[in-house]
Amino acid sequence: MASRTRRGAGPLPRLCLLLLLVLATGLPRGGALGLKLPFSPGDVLPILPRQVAWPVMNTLHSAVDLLPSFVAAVAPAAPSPAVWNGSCFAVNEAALELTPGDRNGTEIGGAVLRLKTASAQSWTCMDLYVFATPYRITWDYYFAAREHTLEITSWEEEAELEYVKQHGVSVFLMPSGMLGTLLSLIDVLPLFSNTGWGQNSNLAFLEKHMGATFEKRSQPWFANIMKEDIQSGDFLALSKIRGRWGGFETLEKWVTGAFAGHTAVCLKDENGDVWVAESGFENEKGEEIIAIVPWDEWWEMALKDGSNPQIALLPLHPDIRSRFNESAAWDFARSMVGKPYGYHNMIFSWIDTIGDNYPPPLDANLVMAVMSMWTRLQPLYAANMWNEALNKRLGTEVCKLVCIVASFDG
Ligand SMILES: *[C@@H]1O[C@H](CO)[C@@H](O)[C@H](O)[C@H]1NC(C)=O
Ligand SMILES: *[C@@H]1O[C@H](CO)[C@@H](O)[C@H](O)[C@H]1NC(C)=O
Ligand SMILES: CC(=O)N[C@H]1CO[C@H](CO)[C@@H](O)[C@@H]1O
Repeated sequence: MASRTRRGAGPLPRLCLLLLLVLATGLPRGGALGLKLPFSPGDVLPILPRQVAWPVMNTLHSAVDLLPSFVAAVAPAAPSPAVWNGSCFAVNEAALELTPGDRNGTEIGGAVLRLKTASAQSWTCMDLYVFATPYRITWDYYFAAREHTLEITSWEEEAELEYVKQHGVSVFLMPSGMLGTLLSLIDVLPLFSNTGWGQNSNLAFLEKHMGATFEKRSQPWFANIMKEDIQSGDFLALSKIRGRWGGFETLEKWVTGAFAGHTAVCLKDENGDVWVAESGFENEKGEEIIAIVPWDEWWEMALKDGSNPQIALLPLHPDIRSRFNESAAWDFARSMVGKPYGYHNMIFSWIDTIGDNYPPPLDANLVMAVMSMWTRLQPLYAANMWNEALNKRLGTEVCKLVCIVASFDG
């Protein structure tokens, strides 16, 4: 990502602005004194220290306003530029042009996004944008009414180019005080990228925030597990480190303190065949359900899994095994088959207190920001994870993220 050293306000102007801001927020809205301020207090939020900016922003906005809003999908073949109204610049348009890119000998190429901003609401305001595909996330902010360019030197892979041709690059307008949040996002968003970069980000994140260590296995990258050695009750701990589940599991591990993101249990039947009982099996309809799958089928899927899962087979301790009631385990597993995955419980194993759910720099606003962007990029999965869960708690039915946040707000 490009370095962000431009446009920095020095300590002195910052202090003056702070003073003005204190004055401004102390005055009745609309100016009972007939005083018209040259700028809105919201304008200076991005340059304030976050501890100051947040409380001020929370008084200026409702929780819904704090979510990034999806304003446009900019696709290369669009007949006309995408247009929208920003919070600072009333008139914006953007177009995407594919470029040959900088990778010799490949067809992948890159793109240039041209964005025009015009009709600023005030002299000092700015608009903050996040540009995203499922493979990348980048951001920029604009003070001046003119044409800006955002260069994507090369798509990560063919699939990203295909995605962009079909769906375009998603543009999110961030609330102006979100600069601090954006800076934290830089740590978190790459986790969701389905690329080598995303994978490395996940590993680095777990190393940095959880003290995890990773040692590269020598080839082959999987062990030869003898089915005969597996017993009922043996435990499978999975850790996905890439793609749509990788990023989510990383955050989940971090906030719960566990080093696995998914688990399953082995069961052996009377014929000596091994089965895996797990939640999150995807059926033909694409629903994630609880299932009991033959070991061979499960293992084959694990080997093909694009999220590069790390899988540990943990046999039961002999003391526990002697007390493990195999027929009771089978009864329970059979009674659960076909039931939905249980997203509604999953999210609340994470968000289980009013505050203090997230270690810094993650906070509720950041999670909301990620989720609302994820909702846009991965609608199906986000719908399950987030909307179902919150709807269940709120006792509402068909309600998307924004209306859920509105319920919190009220
Ligand atoms: C592409 O080719 C040019 C010259 O043909 C070379 O200077 C450049 O380093 C190459 N770039 C890559 C990424 O290989
Ligand atoms: C094991 O569970 C079954 C119920 O599935 C029960 O009938 C049986 O008594 C249990 N056995 C032991 C040793 O607890
Ligand atoms: C889509 C939309 O709301 N466009 C409006 C943006 O703002 C300009 C100027 O205020 C209006 O003319 C557009 O109609």
